[in-house]
Amino acid sequence: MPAPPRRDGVAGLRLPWHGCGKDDETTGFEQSGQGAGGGIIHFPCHRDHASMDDNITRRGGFSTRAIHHGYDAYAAPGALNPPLYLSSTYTFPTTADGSARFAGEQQGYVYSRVGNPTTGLLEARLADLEGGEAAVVTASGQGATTSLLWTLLSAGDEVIADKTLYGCTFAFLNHGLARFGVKVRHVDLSDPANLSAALSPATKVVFFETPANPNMRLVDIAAVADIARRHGAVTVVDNTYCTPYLQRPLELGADFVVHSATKYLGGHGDLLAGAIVGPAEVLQQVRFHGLKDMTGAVLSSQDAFLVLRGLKTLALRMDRHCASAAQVAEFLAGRPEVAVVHYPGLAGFPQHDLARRQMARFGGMVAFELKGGLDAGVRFMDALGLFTRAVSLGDAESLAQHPASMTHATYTLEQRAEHFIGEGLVRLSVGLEDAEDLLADLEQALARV
Ligand code: 3LM
Repeated sequence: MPAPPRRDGVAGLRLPWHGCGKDDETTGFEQSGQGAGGGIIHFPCHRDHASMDDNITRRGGFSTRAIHHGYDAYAAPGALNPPLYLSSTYTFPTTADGSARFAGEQQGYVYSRVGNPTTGLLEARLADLEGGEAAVVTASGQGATTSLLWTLLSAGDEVIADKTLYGCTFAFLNHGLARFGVKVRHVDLSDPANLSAALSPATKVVFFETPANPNMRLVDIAAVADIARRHGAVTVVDNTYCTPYLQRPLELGADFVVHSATKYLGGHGDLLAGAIVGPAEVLQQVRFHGLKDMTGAVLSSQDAFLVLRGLKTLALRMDRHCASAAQVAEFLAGRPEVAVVHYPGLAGFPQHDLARRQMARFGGMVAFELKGGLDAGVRFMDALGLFTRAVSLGDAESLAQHPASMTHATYTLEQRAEHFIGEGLVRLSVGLEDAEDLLADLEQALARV
């Protein structure tokens, strides 16, 4: 891991909130600002916790950690589920204590824009699942990307991003950061050699999604991160499509992961949330600079609670999404009306070998083009019955949308062509319904194109 980029104004920040000791009788919880995540909750409890803590902190399997990491359900008052803290602000026993917390000299919470015990538990859990040192959660996936990049980049720096990105990420880079003196270059990172050729002394960040939204192009995380690191740039991977259950970019050498937790992590289409995972020191800068001062995209503790609930079933849900999406992809690939199916699990997918190397399974997203192009795609979408016409992804409900007119309408027609986003592309988020019902719906819709 290269030294994280440091900006004078950021690295020099005094952190008004940081980790604290154990079983604090005054505040009622323990908050760890170091290591994984931003807060581990322990209620004051007079019993001996040694053996219980050992149980909690040992690393179990993915689902065990998604359900238990960072929370001691036996600690008083013994609630099975973690408490939901609905408090915007926190008390200071004395003025001196308050001053000391602002100066970063005393442990304890100050204000929920920089830390809340419920969001802190979610941060600890996500950091653990992604294999990162720390996490910061945000009000949306967009809040995660913007809070991180506002922290890492300054005027004069360059970000190299893949050609295909979620529409609002593309808009943030090109209509946002670029207006403030950051140079944005789009490079086809599906061939890592293109990165070597494009890097310049100003390149500070390399950013990509894999699989990319919406066309499912893959990027070799290990190869790209290695090239970026040797150049002194950091790699940011948007892991929304996979979740850490299917792909862990940090273990492959990436420096940061961002998520739209609105999608599979939450899993039920009832919230917006985001997350950043990476080195603790830089994430402290993100918390106290990019998030606190620049975006203010703070996750509410109620939504953090719901994401924690969603995480408990993440592995189960992802297995089902993957199994059904594989069936959908095979079905579509065998239909005469379909020109091409983009799904990494298909043997004929151009980057199938890479998918097998870096993904545990192939995900719940499928994209395809009909031979009849855009008109046929519109007829197909309008004929769907069980698949619901809606943007977003990762919900229990199967969703269908048209990227060119919906999620990727932030690109111009010319930009979409240049960035491999077909006008006739249809994107499916394969949900948790019975696969045979989904196939029947696709079949009747195809009959009407
Ligand atoms: C969508 N995507 O339908 P939020 N990164 C990726 C994403 O897919 C998204 C974000 C970040 C969609 C949302 S489009 C109007 C609806 C790979 C979101 C941003 O801010 O939580 O929406 O995440 O593709």
